[in-house]
Amino acid sequence: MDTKNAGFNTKLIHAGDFHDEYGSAVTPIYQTSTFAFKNAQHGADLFAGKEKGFIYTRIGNPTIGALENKLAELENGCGGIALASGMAAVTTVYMTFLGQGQHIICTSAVYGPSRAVLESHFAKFGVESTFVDSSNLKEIEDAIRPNTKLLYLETPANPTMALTDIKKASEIAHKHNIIVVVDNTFSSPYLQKPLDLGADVSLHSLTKFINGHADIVGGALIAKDPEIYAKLRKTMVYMGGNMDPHQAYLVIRGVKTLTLRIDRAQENAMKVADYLEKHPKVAWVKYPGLKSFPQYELAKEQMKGPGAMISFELKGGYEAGVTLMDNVHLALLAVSLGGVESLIQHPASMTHAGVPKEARLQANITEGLVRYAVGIENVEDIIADLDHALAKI
Ligand code: LCS
Repeated sequence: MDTKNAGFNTKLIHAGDFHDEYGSAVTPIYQTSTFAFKNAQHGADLFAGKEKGFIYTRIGNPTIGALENKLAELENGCGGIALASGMAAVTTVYMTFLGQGQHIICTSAVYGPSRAVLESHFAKFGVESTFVDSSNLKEIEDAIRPNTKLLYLETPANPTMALTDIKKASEIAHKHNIIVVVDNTFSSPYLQKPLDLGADVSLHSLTKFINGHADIVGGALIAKDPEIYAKLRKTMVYMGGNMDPHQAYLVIRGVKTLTLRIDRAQENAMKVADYLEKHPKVAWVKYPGLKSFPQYELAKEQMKGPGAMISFELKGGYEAGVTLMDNVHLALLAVSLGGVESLIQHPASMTHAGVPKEARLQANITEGLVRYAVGIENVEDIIADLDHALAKI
């Protein structure tokens, strides 16, 4: 079915999907590493790009292609690339747009490894990085150098929830021919469409809301422009960060319920954030749906909804955080997010432990910061669980 002009939910179900000669209701899994050519000429034509078809699964595969086409339609891109993990997507972006002596400007509070890999591996190859509070557009502008090639934004940022104005940041970058990539993992294509706001590439850890069931690791890139898409695809094929067909099948299955899951989790998150904000042991809560959120207006402007991620600081700091985490029973004490189950974690000792303390504090990742990924359980149970654990502090 042609879903180009269909609504978002219709795209979730049907975009990219195909049915085999048996009329299978869902896209089949092509669990094969390679594809036989009909004859020598066919093989040569496929390699020369004269004929469309499949050669080898690292280069392309029907099941993976179905997912890629679905994701591209969901974000209004020209093409999608599925990868083995979110980090494979991140490093594919860095490998594609950065080279020796070139410079990247990156949101300071990004997912820990997205920053750490620049400071370790890419620095080793002569890539220069500047980390800025990209919520403040002036910091972006001031960091631009003649050799700046890439602006890498994460909004909302993991774990501070700070937002960056994608439209305005893209306008600044494009004046200097700088490519703009947005990590859209926290919002998913349902709540935010970076390409429509001016970014060149939207990036996802599919592990999170898009797959939604905490049973695979995966990543994706969606490009607006065919030239950028072709460059990213070439890096993926050469570096080998490709997805596996079975993994793609699971993501195709999971993404179909994206809006149902997010609507429910978001409804819960709003109530949990309200509850936390009123709790005497909580110093502050960062949730884009709260009126107290510093960028409440920007959230309403560029996001369809505030999502299901909450960050909060306990008055008792690090110790209180440890007590809280050791006393929750419904929420799993686990990293990751975007699944149907509620998860709680402590960024300073877990997801962002790889970022030096000074840099963490500079990025507002305080020692007592707790991150809560709200699931789709009954909200009364989520709040009762937190209430019980907070009472132990
Ligand atoms: N981008 C964001 C915003 C993320 O949160 C993560 C993983 C990644 C990229 C990397 O994706 P992966 O390779 O894991 O699929 N975030 C995690 C987190 O907050 N806890 O554990 C993983």
